[in-house]
Amino acid sequence: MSNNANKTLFISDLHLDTDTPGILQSLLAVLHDRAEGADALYILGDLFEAWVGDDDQSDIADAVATALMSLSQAGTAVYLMHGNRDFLLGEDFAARCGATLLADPTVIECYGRRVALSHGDSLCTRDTAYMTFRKQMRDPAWQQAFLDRPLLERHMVAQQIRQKSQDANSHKASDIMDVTHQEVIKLMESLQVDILIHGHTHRPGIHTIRLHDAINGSDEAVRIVLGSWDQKAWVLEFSPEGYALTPMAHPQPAAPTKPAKAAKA
Ligand code: LP5
Ligand code: MN
Repeated sequence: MSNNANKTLFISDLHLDTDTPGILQSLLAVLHDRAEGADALYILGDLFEAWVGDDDQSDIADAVATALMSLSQAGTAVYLMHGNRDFLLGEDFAARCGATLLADPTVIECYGRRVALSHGDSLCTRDTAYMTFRKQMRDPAWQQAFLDRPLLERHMVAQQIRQKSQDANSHKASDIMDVTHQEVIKLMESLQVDILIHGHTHRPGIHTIRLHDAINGSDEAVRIVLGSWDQKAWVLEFSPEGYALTPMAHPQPAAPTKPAKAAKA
């Protein structure tokens, strides 16, 4: 039996793209070394840098689907949740991965503990410009109109939105791009959980928080934030004994280093 038995893994925010082959290699290494034989793998959003529709059959999407399908066929349950970059990822792609698409939030039972899962962007309520933008992006009619556009046009629009988002973020205070504490408490109390796992903020860590009302006799709760994979591969491993959030070095650089510019003659 694999030494990954009795483990459940959580990852998010890989932001896979054609120009980050090192991150794909890192994912394949994690799947092989840590996920094979595990009970389940949860990918909590932003697996891809931008997803413009399941009909976009890129090499990177193929490689991910093939690897996840083989993990799932070997007996590890694979789950996908939408992020703010890949909320258009649909049932077709999930089926190609042998994965189940989860709603945000979802409550699971993990070795006897009730755990809430979310991408995390919906908790950043002080970022009012993003909240307005998010509402529009999640409108089914708006999404269908976008999916009806030619693939090339969708890629161009996604690139424009990414650019505008980067520009907007460079002017935002860092703290408004973090989760709102009161929203976290509200969500955890409404779902009656004392553990929340989310990504999105790229601020990996484990935070102890106090709920207003006790759950199972205790007001202590834990918020676990997964990390983005731009520098390291962050994996949260859960087992009956407890949990650990660890960063691992990528086996090769995330993106190939650009050749140095030739000196002027
Ligand atoms: O992603 P990140 O971490 O950089 O920033 C997010 C928020 N930004 C986003 C946008 C994504 O980066 C890009 C999504 C591409 C999806 C591809 C498919 C698109 C299809 C759409 C059709 C239905 O989520 C950012 C948050 C930040 O997290 C922290 O939480 O602040 O939010 C913004 O930047 C929103 C801006 O504040 C306001 C909106 C600017 C964009 C306007 C777009 C106009 C459309 C132009 C199209 C021609
Ligand atoms: Mn995100």
